Amino acid sequence: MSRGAFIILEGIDRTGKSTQSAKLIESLRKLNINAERMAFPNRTSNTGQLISKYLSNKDYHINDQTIHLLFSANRWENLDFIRSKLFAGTSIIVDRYSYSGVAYSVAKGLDFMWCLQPEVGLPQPDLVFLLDINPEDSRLRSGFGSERYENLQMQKNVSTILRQFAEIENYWKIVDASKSIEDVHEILLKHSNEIINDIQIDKRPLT
Ligand code: T5A
Ligand code: NA
Repeated sequence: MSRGAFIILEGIDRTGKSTQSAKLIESLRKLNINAERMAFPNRTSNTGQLISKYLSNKDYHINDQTIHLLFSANRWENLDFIRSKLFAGTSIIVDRYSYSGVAYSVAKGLDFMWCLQPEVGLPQPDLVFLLDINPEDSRLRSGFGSERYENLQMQKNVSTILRQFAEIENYWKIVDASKSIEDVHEILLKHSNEIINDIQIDKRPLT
């Protein structure tokens, strides 16, 4: 049996990551592919509860370096879970990963290499979708503005950094997230299905 695929959805706030990961899981399961969903931050763990409080309450102070390391620790907490699912043949679809971790902190002014360091050693994704949208447009979607980073300048900075990741790494696919939910879904399903099949054929290791 071959391992599952490790697939990430990235993008600024309100680009449709949760909507799309839920639909993707549903469609993959209809094709008899084992798939599970995860999201970072995982708000239920000890670090996740602190992170959630920090995001939802702008008066709750944690300094920039500490919150960065907490977001990273929140991913490391799930290392065993991720590896065990993938090696059991289940593909994992994840809302946000190390790239959000780096992009949001660099957008606030922290050093890029410093931000990247705690992410080194986490499993590498097989495929990353960048749900790309003009920050002026995502701002109009429902719910925008309720959490800490949901302001236009921050979103523009993050968008620029995520695009830079997408341009240098060939396992990234930039997807126009201003399209309809169905159109975006079709693109994600096609590429996800392809990578899941490729891994079955070439048995590539998880790195
Ligand atoms: N963060 C995160 C860090 O700083 N460091 C880190 O390491 C990590 C992991 C919380 C914040 O934390 C920061 C980044 C964030 O600022 P979160 O928990 O992912 O991250 O935030 P959420 O609020 O859960 O999610 P988002 O705001 O990113 O929203 P989604 O999941 O991208 O969007 P979704 O699917 O909820 O859709 C938003 C709205 O748009 C509609 C939906 O119906 C919904 O109303 N919509 C569409 N409308 C029109 N056309 C489409 N194609 C649409 N797709 C969705
Ligand atoms: Na989300």
